Amino acid sequence: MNSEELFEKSKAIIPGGVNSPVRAFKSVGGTPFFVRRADGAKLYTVDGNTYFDFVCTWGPALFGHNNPRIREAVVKAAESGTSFGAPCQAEYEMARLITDMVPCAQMVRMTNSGTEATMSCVRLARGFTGRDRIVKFAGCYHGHVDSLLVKAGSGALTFGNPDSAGVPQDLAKLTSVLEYNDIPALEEYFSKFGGETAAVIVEPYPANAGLMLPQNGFLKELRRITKEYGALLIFDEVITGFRIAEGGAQQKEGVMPDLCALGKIIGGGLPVGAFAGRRDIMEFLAPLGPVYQAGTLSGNPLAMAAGKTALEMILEDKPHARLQKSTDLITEAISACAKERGVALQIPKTCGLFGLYFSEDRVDNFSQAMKSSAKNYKKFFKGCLKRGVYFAPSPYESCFLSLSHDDAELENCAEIIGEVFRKEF
Ligand code: KE4
Repeated sequence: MNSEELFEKSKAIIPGGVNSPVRAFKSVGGTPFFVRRADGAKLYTVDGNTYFDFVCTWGPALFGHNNPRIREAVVKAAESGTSFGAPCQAEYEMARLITDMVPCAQMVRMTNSGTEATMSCVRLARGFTGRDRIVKFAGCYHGHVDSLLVKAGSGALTFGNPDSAGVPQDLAKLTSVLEYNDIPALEEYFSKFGGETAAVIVEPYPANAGLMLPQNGFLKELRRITKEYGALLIFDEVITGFRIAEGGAQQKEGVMPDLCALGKIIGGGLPVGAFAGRRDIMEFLAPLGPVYQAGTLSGNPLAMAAGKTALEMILEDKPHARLQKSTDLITEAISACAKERGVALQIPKTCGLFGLYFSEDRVDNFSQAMKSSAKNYKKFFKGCLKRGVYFAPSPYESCFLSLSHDDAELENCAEIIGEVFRKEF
């Protein structure tokens, strides 16, 4: 069957035809392609098309798709069985790697998704502090956790409103939603509610509304003010962890959170999440402490084999300088193409990750991100897709690179993108 047929049939028995909403192409229109195979920097579809991939399965494919070492590790692990429901050595080895590589990680607990990781961080922070309020930032996405599917209420500083049906108002109101990079708003919030606040959770570099970067020491201010009021600081590093630096944003920025959520790269493409942090906090977790958290497949041997291999390759190859170089190459090329055509485009970037805002102005927060042109993004997306280059099927995601994106292919991409700006804008 081709993608059209598969999509039609899937829609009859899978809501929207997809197992995760962004895959349905609703924000960009058209029918999503169905992938037959992925390899290196490319996706091969059931329709016989090939796409150069800037989504990288939303981050896990740091070493490219179908990396041979990761694949072999999974195949070898599978020969011993796929799940034990009892501890295995691979879980210890994974915990060793994470606690060695992640600055705040004195202890770590594995989960099966980033959502579980952030959900567990929030429950743990509430249990440890005995407080109920939390703070998040507009534009940050932390998975589909009830307490985090919240948007700013009318009184932003006070009560959040549900950002999804099914989230009770009584729960949402415990979450305040502030503007990223807005230190005065943070200070005002804490002056009123600091004593009732369990934690602040933040994507240190928000990558779910394009890519926003901290300004004016915002992360250091977050650390200072949370410490002052006895609230915990949670870094959601599900995307930034192991990608923007070996030790993630907390290493790159020199800001130590109390807890962090991890995912994506640590699963090597298999379903994994993790949360880690200060020993005194993590020891509040069952079976030691009163905060319950569990998972049938947490620490699954196949996922541990894949994730361990990815982390071992990071330690062996030290790939971040090369990844940064690739990021610089493609972002400078895209910027030059847009400039030549007179198209307003901001391209915030960090190692292995960049944003595309079709806007005249810099984007440092969600309100500014929302002003960028979704129409121009769609035009860019469609123009690239029909020429074999795949960017995120939504104007409010970020673009990912892998170590399989070699210079020659990136230069070829740049040529194609130049043609997109010439022909479609
Ligand atoms: P998962 O539950 O999808 O494994 O992780 C949730 C999550 C948590 N924190 C951050 C910073 C995240 O970006 C995510 C999930 N990222 C999206 C992409 N923007 C996953 C793609 C999807 O939802 O299909």
